[in-house]
Amino acid sequence: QVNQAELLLFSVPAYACQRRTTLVNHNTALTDALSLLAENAELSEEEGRGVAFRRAAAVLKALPSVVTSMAQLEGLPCLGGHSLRVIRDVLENGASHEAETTKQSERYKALKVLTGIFGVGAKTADRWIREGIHTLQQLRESAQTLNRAQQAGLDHYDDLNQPVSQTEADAIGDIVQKAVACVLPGAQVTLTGGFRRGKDTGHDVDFLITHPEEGREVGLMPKIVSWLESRGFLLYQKTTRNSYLESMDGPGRPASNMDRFERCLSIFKLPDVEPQGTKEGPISAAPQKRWRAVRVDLVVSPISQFAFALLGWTGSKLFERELRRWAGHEKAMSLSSHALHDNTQSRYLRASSEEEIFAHLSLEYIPPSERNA
Ligand code: DCP
Ligand code: MG
Repeated sequence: QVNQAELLLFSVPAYACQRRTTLVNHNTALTDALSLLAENAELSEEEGRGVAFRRAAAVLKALPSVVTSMAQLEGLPCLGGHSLRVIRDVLENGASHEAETTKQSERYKALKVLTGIFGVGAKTADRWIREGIHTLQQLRESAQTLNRAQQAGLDHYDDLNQPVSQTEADAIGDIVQKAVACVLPGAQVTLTGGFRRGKDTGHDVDFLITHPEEGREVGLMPKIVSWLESRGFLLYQKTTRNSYLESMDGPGRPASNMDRFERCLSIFKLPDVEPQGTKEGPISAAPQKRWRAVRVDLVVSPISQFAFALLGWTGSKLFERELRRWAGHEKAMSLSSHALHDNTQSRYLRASSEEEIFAHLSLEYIPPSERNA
């Protein structure tokens, strides 16, 4: 007698940008194990392995029901030998031995703690670990010089490692909205990143800012930053002019209006918006902190690039990577957060909405809530 459930074969297209991936995941046991191994590979600067695990996890996230046997995975894309071994282990033993061992390894734990500091990437964390620094305490006691970002990251470590709620994201949105309305009336603020995809928590809050009249957005970021700074909303900020022009040696030169992208990586000082009842500990003499630090990313884009910027900043990271891979491999096009270049026709394709970009790429439109690959 054959189990009916085991006859349920799944079918999904090869690229994540061809699939609808909601936040409902029927296979968290499998995807958690694969995501942990992906993260470990990324932290070890093994990008290829990281992507392979991410793609495998994304395929499982897109399945309409729970996987109960290896036979159901027949014909699914992106499941390499290593990922299949991990999946088999979870299905047969309830957990992946490799994922569990990794999670408990001193190196992984140290990499997690150290890269949990804003401004610290895998390279820096690896160097510190080789110098015997595995914990925040050891880092604080060491003679390591920290840059301004890392110092701010260390100062606000606990706040920045606590997920941002939707209520907090909304409160930040109100502040940014007010700042933008004051310094450039008519400019528009759009929430991007995970919150635009419908996630109810995030590691930061991402905003894209533009003005309906091309060129009016020039010089906007410093004004927003001054407004926020003068009112005490910023604990840290670093504004970088976009390096798009300098980095362009690929397909043709961009139009001259493409060097105007600016990005501000910041840490907001957000007055308390969540109910405080549960946070109350034993009565102490110390004055209560009435704010918390939140990572906020601000990006300014000219309206002509807005659709590309919106698509590029909405994520997920894997969805973005897959869009670019699809564009390059299947359409001979180059997609960025600025533009879409058709390499065959040697020209840029215009778009004023995300829908148009999907259409240029011959992809079915996938709304933000279904880009959670
Ligand atoms: N992004 C990008 N280039 C960068 C940084 C981000 O293209 N240098 C894009 C991909 C991300 C999106 O912007 O999906 C937002 O970046 P986040 O790191 O904030 O990712 P999410 O918002 O998706 O996740 P989280 O909820 O953890 O903030
Ligand atoms: Mg984000």
